[in-house]
Amino acid sequence: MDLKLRIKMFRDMYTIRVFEEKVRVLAMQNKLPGFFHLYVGEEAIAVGVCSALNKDDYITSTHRGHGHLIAKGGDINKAMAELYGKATGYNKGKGGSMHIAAPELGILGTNGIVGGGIPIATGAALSAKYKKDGRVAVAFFGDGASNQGTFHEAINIGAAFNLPVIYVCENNLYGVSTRQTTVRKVEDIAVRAQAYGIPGVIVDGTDPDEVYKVAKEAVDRARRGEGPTLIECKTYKHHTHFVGDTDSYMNKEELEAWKKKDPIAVYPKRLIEEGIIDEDGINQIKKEVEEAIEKAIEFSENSPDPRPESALEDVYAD
Ligand SMILES: Cc1ncc(C[n+]2csc(CCOP(=O)(O)OP(=O)(O)O)c2C)c(N)n1
Ligand SMILES: [Mg+2]
Repeated sequence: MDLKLRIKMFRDMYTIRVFEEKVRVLAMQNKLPGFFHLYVGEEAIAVGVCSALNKDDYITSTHRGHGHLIAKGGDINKAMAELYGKATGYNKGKGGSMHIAAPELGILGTNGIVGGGIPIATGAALSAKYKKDGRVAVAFFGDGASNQGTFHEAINIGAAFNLPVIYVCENNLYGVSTRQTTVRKVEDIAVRAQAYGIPGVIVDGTDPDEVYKVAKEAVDRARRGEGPTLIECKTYKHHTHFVGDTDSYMNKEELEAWKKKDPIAVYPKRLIEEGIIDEDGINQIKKEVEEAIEKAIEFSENSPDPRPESALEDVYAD
């Protein structure tokens, strides 16, 4: 695998981590309006998958979507400003955390509706097949979402029509406070692929190299016209469901065990051991990322609020 790409994967994962940890603090200080679901601990999935995509490929995301946006090449100034509800944000401050879209980067939106992005990605893939433009679409979604009708209906169509779509399930074991194996009979979500006649693959969602590898295979397969793959990424989130939520349902020992696999700690050690970068190089990346996030906060705080009249702009109705 390309060495520069692996270093970039660390940079992108670290960008997501610092962005999210700052969002947590800013939200707790009531500086940001709305609810925030953080991607801390899950960074290797968005980064591994998006590293296997082209700029014009599509992704759909979830309520936990800042990481997908950044991994797909989203601008952190515009992303942060959107969370601040400012006019300089990706969607002029009207989308917020759960409805950021950047179609110019193929980002068809984070999504407050659990399972809502899965049919959208399938539709995008149908359009790519129809237009023969070579694009693929990725749907990111949670383990909870895999119990929604949208998951089953969309995968059935994606499979039946051999669409260029990759279904990426981020199995972090919980949907809000519900341990998902108490509301699902099968242990692994990947086995559900069998019911639709497509490959189902399980991967360690804390390892960006592994995620990239399986994503690349699935993307190549989709581009060859051989249809979808369901990728189940085993992962864990380090914080509560949303910022400010109770942690009473979190299992402390389980969390500590998963933190030992934290990609932000493990991956740079691997890159150093393999002689791809040295400690100074890693520290330099960290410094640059931290400065860039501080600048994004400054940019957002100095940005204007949307004009009240703008509430009626960019609105469509049939
Ligand atoms: C259709 C729908 N039902 C319920 C909710 C409320 N809700 C928000 S997040 C969530 C849990 C989602 O769990 P999962 O898909 O595993 O994603 P995770 O939060 O673990 O990343 C629920 C039930 C919603 N937003 N949309
Ligand atoms: Mg979950």
